[in-house]
Amino acid sequence: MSTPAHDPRRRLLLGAGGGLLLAAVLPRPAVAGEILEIGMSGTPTGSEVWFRPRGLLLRPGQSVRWVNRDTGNVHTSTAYHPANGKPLRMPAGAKPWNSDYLLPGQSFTVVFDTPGVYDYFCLPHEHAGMVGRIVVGDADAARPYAGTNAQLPSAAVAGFPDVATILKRGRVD
Ligand SMILES: [Cu+2]
Repeated sequence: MSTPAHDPRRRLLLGAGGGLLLAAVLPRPAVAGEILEIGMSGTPTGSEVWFRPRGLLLRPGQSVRWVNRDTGNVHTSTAYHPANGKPLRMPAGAKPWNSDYLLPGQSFTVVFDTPGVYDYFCLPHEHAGMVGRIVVGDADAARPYAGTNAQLPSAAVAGFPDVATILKRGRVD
C-alpha cells in the first residue's frame, strides 16, 4: 500500500489545489480593456428594481457592460451629469453617458479612463432607488457629491454604496 505522498494521483490533486489557491491569493494584474458586467433586473411586477453589483471598483481602462437581465422591464444606465439634466456626480472632465432604453437582453458598454467616482441611475426607476456607483482607481473615501444630494430623490441618495466599502470589497451587491 502506497503512502499518499507516493500516489501519483494524490500528488496531481495536491498540485491542482495549490495552483488554485495561488490564483485566488495573488492580486490579479491590471488588464486594460477588460469588461465587467453590471446586471439590470427587478421583480416580475417591477415593485423592486436594481443594478447588480450596485457598487464596483475599476482600474483605469476597464469597461462596464450593463446588461438588462430583466424579463419585462426596460432600464437605462444614465450618468449624473448636466448633459442628462442632472447635477454633476462624476469627474468633471470625463464623458457622460446615457444608454437610452434597453430592452430585456440588450446591453450597453462604457470605457472608464478617468479616475474618480461615477454615480449613475436608471431613468424610469431613479425614484425607486435604482442607482449605482463606480469607482475608478484611487478615490477619496469621503462622501462625494454630498452638495447635490438635495436635488436627488431620497431613495437614490440612499442607494449609493460608500466609496470606502467599494474600495475595500471591490464590488457591492
Ligand atoms: Cu430601471
